[in-house]
Amino acid sequence: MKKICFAVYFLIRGATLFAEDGYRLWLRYDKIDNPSLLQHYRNIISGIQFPASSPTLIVAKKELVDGLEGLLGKKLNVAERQNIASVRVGTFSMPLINSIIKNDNLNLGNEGFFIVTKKINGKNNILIAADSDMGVLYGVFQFLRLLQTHQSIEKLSIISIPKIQNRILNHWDNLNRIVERGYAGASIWNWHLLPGYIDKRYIDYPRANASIGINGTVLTNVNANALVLTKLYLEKVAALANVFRPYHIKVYLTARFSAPIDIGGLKTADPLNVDVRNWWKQKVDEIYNYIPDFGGFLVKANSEGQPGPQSYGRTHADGADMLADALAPHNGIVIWRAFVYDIPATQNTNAETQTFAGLPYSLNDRFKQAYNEFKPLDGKFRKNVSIQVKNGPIDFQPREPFSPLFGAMPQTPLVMEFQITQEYLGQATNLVYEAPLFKECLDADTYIKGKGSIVAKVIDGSLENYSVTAMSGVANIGNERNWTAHPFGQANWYAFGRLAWDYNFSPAQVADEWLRQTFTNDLHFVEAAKKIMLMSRETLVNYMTPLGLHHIMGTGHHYGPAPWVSNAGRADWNPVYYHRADSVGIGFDRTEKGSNALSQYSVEVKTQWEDVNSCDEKYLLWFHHMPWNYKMRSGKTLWEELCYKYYAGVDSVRWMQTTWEGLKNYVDIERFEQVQMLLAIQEKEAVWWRNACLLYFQTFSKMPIPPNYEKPDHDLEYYKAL
Ligand code: GCV
Repeated sequence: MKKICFAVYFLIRGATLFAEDGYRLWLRYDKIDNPSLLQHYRNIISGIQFPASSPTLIVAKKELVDGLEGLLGKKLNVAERQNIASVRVGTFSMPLINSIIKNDNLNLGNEGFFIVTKKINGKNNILIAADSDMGVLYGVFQFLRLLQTHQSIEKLSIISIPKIQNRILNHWDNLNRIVERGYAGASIWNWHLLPGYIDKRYIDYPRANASIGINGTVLTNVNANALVLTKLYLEKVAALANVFRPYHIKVYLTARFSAPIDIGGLKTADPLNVDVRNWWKQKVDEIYNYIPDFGGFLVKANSEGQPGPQSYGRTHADGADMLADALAPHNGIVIWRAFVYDIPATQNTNAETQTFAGLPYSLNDRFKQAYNEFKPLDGKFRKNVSIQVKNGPIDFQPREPFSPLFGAMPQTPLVMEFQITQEYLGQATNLVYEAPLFKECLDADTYIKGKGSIVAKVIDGSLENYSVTAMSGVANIGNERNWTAHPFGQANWYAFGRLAWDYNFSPAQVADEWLRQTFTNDLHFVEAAKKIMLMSRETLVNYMTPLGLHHIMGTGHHYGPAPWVSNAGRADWNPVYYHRADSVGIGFDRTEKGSNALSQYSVEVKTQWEDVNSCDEKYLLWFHHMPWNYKMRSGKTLWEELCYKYYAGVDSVRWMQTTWEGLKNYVDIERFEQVQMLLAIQEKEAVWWRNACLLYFQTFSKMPIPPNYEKPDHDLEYYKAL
């Protein structure tokens, strides 16, 4: 009996020891479990010299000491000045930095840092230094990452400078704590308890962000509520800004264009009206009284029902410039979104001249609208206005070609907007690592200034000399204990930050370091889990929208397949608008014979994608309506290839499941089981997608699903009814 009790005791104890709820993200700092490496690190790190007076240096020092003591499993000598220190941290002047790293041309800017091994008094020391406090903070996180990922720290020579100035999370969080397109619980901003109650998350949130280089956050939804601009809420916003400040995270808010009416008692929000302009000026002054380093406004205007300047016959530039004028004296910026697809009356004249599946076959292809509206405004914006463009022309699909706006506005800084939250990527039940998606867009060649004019170089300002540069990611964070609901959702937050810092990192490299910090450095685990991550996006594309299909998910909620939907309020909310399947074939003709959206790209890109022989097959149905029996490069017909892709997608999810099963002994039980259960759901959803889409498209192709493939277990009516 006693023996059994002991066994049960140890079982429970073991389970608790290994349980890990994911709250600590990638900042776990557990003692290094490789004894020789631990000893090696302990030999090198004998003490820390870190004079810290500013709030940023104080938090950096705490992070370094907590991190190193956790990783090394021992107390360290920490002092402002001491001889035994082997890790020396601080801000140095640029000339001193140049002399240390022997490079006079280097400019670390206000966020860059270096980590070098240097002989001082005949002994090797590690210097973590920068020209600014925030540079030191970033350097500290990088140094900790080296240890967390078991890298050598013997001869260090690292210089790191961010490529993009403003690296910003966009929260689509409403004041009632519902997160639009959020799948990880409620908003982490507890407005009710603010400003008095500072949740521990408000500290761990900027810590996590700073560790990956994020330096700004838009707290509120772009579908905005003007209330956040009232005194009551500004006090709450200020409380958050105060906690974020040491971590170098600036706060931004969304500005509802009708705020002067909603909360200001004015009769109009016309951007050229003097009272309106004065109202915004005063409002902005008031905001800076509360938050002296306020970042600025993010604005969604005249899109999906949001008010905007066009409601008063004014342009986007009129609206943005009015806000920019109010913000300029405080060095604030306006980030104005290009995600617009309300058709202004002036563009409507040619619409609805044809019908498709009983719906208007609009010549105003939604693909073209952002470009049509913003390109003519290039050069009309104030210096402190940037235009935020979604990575693709439609809306965060599993795969999109890059937006033709990138490269088309040389006189206006363009901000990249990625969506980290998985609105169209299976939401929080699907394991999808997004770095390959981000990279595909950043690496795409616009040819705007010849070969090599990649999107990343538009965004970082190097092609057009933008004075302000930024990258935004729509957050996937909520108040679920592990922040992102799916344990692997954390990887997408992480990858966004790392790629915004430096888009040259590879998805594999980022996955590798995330896995090591978040789970274990065990190579067997890291290699297998990395394979899962790296194939996951292509897998999802295969079972959802292969070969360039897009926007065929359930209308409204965007969950699950619904390619048959044809009755949504606007033509371009219907999946049938996008896939255009008929008895001849499938796909959206965007060549000159169709909507001619391809004309918005540079001639090199247009030529490549316009010709079916040179168009990458992954974009085929984005740009072409192709016959069902068209011969693909594989030798299969289009229909067969479609079947092949859908089935391959499901097979890959099954492979992911089996691979994960094999990792059981390397992962704590809690997260192992979470992922295991979620993969089982993902498998069911992949089958659902495959069967529903193929059965539906088969009603047009009239071709059989190849006999060697497993048969759909239900008929089309069943899937339509789900
Ligand atoms: C915040 C898509 C989403 C909306 C989102 C919109 C946008 O349409 O479905 O929820 O609104 O994009 O980016 O503004």
